[in-house]
Amino acid sequence: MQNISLTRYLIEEQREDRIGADLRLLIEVVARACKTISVAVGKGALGGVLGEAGSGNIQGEAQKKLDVIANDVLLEANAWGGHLAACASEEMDHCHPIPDVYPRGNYLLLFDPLDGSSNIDVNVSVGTIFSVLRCPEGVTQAADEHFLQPGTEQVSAGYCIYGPSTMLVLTIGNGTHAFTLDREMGSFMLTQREMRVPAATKEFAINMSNQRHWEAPMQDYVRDLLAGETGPRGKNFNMRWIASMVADVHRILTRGGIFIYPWDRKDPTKVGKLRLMYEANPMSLLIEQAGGASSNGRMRMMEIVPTQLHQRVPVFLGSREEVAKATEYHLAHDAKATSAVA
Ligand code: AHM
Ligand code: MG
Repeated sequence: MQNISLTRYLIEEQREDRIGADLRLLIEVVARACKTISVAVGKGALGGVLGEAGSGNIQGEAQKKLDVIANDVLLEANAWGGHLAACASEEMDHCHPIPDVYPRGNYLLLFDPLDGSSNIDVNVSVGTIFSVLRCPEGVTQAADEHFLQPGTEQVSAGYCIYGPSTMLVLTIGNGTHAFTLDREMGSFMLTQREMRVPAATKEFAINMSNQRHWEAPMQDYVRDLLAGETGPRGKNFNMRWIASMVADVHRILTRGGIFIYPWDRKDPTKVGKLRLMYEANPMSLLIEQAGGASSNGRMRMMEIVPTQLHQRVPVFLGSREEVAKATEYHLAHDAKATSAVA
């Protein structure tokens, strides 16, 4: 493959009129912030960055030092470029408008600064997830409500995985492409154009320890996967669970599979564990752009109209035939329940 840096890729997309200069700058700034986070993550214990921050976020989760560092890096990097109206993050209760001292732009940026952070202290891959929306016309002071747009409105989405190599996986709505960080040169280089998720799979990713808390259609679906080639699905399935969504999704983008974090009864006040706006939606856009599918078990993820910035959602994404199958189990169950009531 020719030597194509992220900068060159974005400039060529701009020449083809697929992105404007502001969105190009925004993506370059996010990529630069990810390089800084990659350095901090890579230093590990040597950088004194492991362990708890001693604070919590709005979801009631304890923050790691690196959650807070990654959030600060992304905020600082994006404050002054003039391309954003506001940022929102898993680690902040409300959105963060661009300070008055800087010019404001037309985009809204959402991020999970360090997803899978429970894995940091055990040296397993973690990542940054981001989603870009347009600030609605005429809005001069962006607030939480302006972020509440369905995933179909995203103009770009991506993640950066901090693993054995650091990779940025990006879409601007024209396919999903992977860039690997050349650590010596400090540049992200295009290493995979047009990632494709195979339509069918024999691999699923789920935290099985929650099995007893799942609803009936989930129990049925996984029971049939586990039944293997003599069961109703007629094939053997393998299972993988890294507990870092970025790493699990990266595997699925590379070789297929289905990633599932379903609703469960552990905490009935929560409709899922993962967050719609800065986890499920950006991953859904990346997966759909690579030929996969994404649903909440009942409907296409990116058509959900959000009502809260930190809204949670059940997630089923990956190989399109498998997502359709899992959705079928849920819809069949709902149809049966409705006809029993009628
Ligand atoms: P986080 O954003 O607080 O790190 O939580 C999200 C993570 C995902 O990366 C991962 O898929 C999931 O939580 C793992 O959950 P569990 O520990 O319940 O298996
Ligand atoms: Mg997360």
